[in-house]
Amino acid sequence: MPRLTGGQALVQALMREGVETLFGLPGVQLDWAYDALYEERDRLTVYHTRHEQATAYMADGYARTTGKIGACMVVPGPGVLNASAALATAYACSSPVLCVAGQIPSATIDKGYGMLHEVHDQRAVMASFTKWVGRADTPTALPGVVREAFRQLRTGRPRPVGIEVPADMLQMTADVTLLDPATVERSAGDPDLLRQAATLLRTAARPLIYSGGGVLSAGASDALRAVAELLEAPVVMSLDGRGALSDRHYLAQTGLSGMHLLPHADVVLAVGTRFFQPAIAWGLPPGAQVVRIDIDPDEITRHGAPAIGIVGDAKGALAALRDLLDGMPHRPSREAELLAAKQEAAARLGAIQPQAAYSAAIRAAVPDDGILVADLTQVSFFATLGYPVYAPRTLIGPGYQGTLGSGFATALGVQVGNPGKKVVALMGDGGFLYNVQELATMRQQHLDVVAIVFNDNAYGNVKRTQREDFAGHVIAADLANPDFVALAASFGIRGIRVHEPDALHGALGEALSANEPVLIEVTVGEMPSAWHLVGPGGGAYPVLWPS
Ligand SMILES: Cc1ncc(C[n+]2csc(CCOP(=O)(O)OP(=O)(O)O)c2C)c(N)n1
Repeated sequence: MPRLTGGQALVQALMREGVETLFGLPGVQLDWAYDALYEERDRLTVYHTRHEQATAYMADGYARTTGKIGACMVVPGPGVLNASAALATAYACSSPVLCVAGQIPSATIDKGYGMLHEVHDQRAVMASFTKWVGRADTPTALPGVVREAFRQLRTGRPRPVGIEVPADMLQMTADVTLLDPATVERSAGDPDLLRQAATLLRTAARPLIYSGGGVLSAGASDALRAVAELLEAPVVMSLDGRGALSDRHYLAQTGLSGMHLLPHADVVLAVGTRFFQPAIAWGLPPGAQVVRIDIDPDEITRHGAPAIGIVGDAKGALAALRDLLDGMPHRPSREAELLAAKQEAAARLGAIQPQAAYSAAIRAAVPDDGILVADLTQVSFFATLGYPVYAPRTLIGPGYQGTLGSGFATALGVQVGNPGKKVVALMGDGGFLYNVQELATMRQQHLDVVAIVFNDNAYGNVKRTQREDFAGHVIAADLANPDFVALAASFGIRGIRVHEPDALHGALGEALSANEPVLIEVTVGEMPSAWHLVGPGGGAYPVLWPS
């Protein structure tokens, strides 16, 4: 039984769970933990940032694109609160992020003495954006708390998890028994229900699959494609679920075509999804039978009881369905009909300019396995539906949290997790300045992200709404900006300025082959709304709903 400080016990426990990368920002309550990280610096790499929000965004980007657990470590109080928007984003996107939070000394917690970084009931603060929060009240408790945190991260629905450790417990020495990770099994679901679902799908005339982010996080893409091909069923991917099936496949559909295909479906198989679009925004066709597969039992009945509800892992459940359907009679191909649906959607998208041209310019420069991280700029709104996605986990956004400013730091974490891949962050001048200081992190840690900043000197999306819907009452929406190219240079980063889509294509191609961090500023004017595609009319986000 080794004699360890709490800090050492924490770091050893994290390493036993496979943590090799940690995003953090130190401070006095965490000194003993960071000293333990120093001792293990050859086996566990720490990426430090210039603001805590970036630690959690980086952990989220890392987690969502690698399938591993993303870990961050921040001081209590303001550190946790600074990280909270990113943790809420990870929660919205069902992302397995561990936040290790410092805590003030044990004897002072919740006493109101005004200790440095004290906030009342920090665990309650964290509870609103995590699925579980644990505290280690002794160094010997640390391995058990860490093991439970990882069990939570690896079972059920992936969501952020928190651990807090009081400063004195990180310093105290004790005989600590380190633990092996808990064994976890992911059930494919009830075999009887899976058989019933296979029977219903086999006899369906026009089945449709609605696929969400759960398919990506479960790594279920191959099984999804096999089931879809056996059934000749279109796969309508939610905004968080894009990339589960390559957009090159005729069965792959976005919500834009999906909303027109849904009314003709007699059986809908919904996998790993909140099912918001079909159930609420578009409405299910009368008489359609719904089969739901989800690891989270609450999702299965959120919009009423389905014909068949299967609590299970998307990968195991889809693989079971594939095996049950295998050998079923060949169905007539729907290729012509479904390609026509895609073309009709593409024509509607193509009319939205200049967003369509910019999105196409980016797609043409980014390799199939390159990863686009979309912040909240207007080209990003467009890209959520209009940017073709060819591989799982290659389009990352903030999900229903719509967190302006998430894109840049998330992309840095994506790059850490995917060193061989091209990573592009897509932002506006508004969103970029939320995290502009992480240009220093990008430079210092050699993260070869290409940051594209669309500069319209405004919170453009808001400004257009104010002009169009509020009689030109523009308020709090114009922005005074730095010279972005000079700003990049001041951080030691190459900056390029372009003014139109072809030039962006050229600059992006050049930047991606340079293998260095690059900022590309794209000067733009006002853009027309793509909101009818993704907003209430297009029914992608639960915006101000119900009206
Ligand atoms: C945290 C947060 N605050 C505010 C908003 C509201 N919001 C949505 S888009 C937007 C403007 C974005 O401006 P910019 O990043 O410059 O992109 P543009 O619209 O100009 O393309 C704002 C303020 C939000 N989504 N998230």
